[in-house]
Amino acid sequence: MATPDITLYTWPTPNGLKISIVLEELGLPYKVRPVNLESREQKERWFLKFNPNGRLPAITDGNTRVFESGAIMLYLTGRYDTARKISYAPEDLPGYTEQLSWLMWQMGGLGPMQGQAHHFQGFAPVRSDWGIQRYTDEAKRLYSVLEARLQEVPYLAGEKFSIADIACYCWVRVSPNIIAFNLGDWPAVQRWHDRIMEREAVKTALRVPEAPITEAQFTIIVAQKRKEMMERNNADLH
Ligand SMILES: N[C@@H](CCC(=O)N[C@@H](CS)C(=O)NCC(=O)O)C(=O)O
Repeated sequence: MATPDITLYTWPTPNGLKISIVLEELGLPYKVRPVNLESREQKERWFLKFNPNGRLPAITDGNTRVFESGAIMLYLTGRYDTARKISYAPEDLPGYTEQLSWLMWQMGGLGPMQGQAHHFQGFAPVRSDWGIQRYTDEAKRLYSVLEARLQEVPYLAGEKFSIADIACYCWVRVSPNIIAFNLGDWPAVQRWHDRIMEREAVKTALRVPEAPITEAQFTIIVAQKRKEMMERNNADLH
């Protein structure tokens, strides 16, 4: 196996957590460099060398940089998951193609749509009922797609827990807090979520890096922002 020399640039966010989980699941040594989103450190010149898109997460491995969480997960498992603990080999079909498909589905659909729902429900400078409805409904539709799949198989790529599950889990776990979803509406998703949260690697990864505030505090802040958003009267802004 290649010798890892990994630094993870991250912050306690869904996309950052994906990489901490992969690293912990694989038991790889790594350094952590927290990049403070509150002070917009991700836009600073030194960091753009690692991710020209100015977003988290990114890694370096020796002289190699990788950005985009899906690409990082594929890189780390392709290079270091030789025992195929959390990934499928390209020749292992249909697990490999299912893993790839669900990973891309998360990167292109679940993450961006849920992220927009979050924005319109709590952080947009003007209230847009259409924005709230459009992205919350689309996120719900995507959860129904997840539900249908998880009614058929225990994990997204089939029988084995894989990077496809990690990618989706990191977004699903925050949905009750950030967009007020009730996971009980999707029972197979709830059961899958509850199994994943019990994994030791997941529990450890949740402390990488140490969050500036607790999840309970974060929940209160987000709920308050959502309330303010719903009470906001756009007429006041004109
Ligand atoms: N598609 C990217 C999304 C990255 C992303 O949006 N990261 C968020 C944190 S979860 C971020 O850096 N936000 C700060 C910003 O937009 O400047 C990935 O999966 O890596």
